[in-house]
Amino acid sequence: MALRELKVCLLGDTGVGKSSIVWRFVEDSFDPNINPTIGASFMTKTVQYQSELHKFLIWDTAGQERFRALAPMYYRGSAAAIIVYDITKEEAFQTLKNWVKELRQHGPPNIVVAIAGNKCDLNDAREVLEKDAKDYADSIHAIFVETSAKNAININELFAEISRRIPTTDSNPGSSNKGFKLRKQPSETKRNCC
Ligand SMILES: Nc1nc2c(ncn2[C@@H]2O[C@H](COP(=O)(O)OP(=O)(O)OP(=O)(O)O)[C@@H](O)[C@H]2O)c(=O)[nH]1
Ligand SMILES: [Mg+2]
Repeated sequence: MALRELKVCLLGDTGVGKSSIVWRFVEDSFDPNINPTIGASFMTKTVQYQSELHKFLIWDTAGQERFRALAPMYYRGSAAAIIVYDITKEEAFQTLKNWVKELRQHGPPNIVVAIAGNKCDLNDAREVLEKDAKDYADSIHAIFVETSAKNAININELFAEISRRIPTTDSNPGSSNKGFKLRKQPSETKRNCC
């Protein structure tokens, strides 16, 4: 069975639950006292997708502002980016939009983008409507799921959806276009040139 390595990075504000999502996916566990990530952390998990094995090489970045400048090292060369916000924090949703802009300008051109509205177990404290987030994700052709790392909701589904969207190896270049086109066309980018 063919093995494919897929580099995936997680981006988003501190405290939204990036590391918790990775822990749930890789270890199937949850730590309410998890520490903020310093720099970034790396984990892998291999799952079967159709007739292939997908080995996710997961870079979990630190959301604290002081680590902000490190992010490009992790999204460069990534097949997919998971941008996480906390459904109980409106400002985390705004940060997500800034990440989308940054990926559009500096990320890999065909990167698959997934948006995860985490902590959906805290529905009573919700500040971001699911419909608003879904509409935004649809407008940029991104994957969208609400997740709970705590209650193991939609975590495996999130990665399965990334597997589904990554262009298959056996398709010809013309048909392998299921990825997310963030970058503007060359004619448009020229206008930004000084
Ligand atoms: N209720 C609830 N709490 C969660 C969930 N996911 C994470 N948390 C909690 O949110 C806090 C922050 O989680 P982290 O996974 O460290 O967040 P992070 O995005 O990795 O933060 P940085 O590493 O600083 O960028 C922790 O107290 C977690 O236990 C969730 O799905 N539901
Ligand atoms: Mg973390």
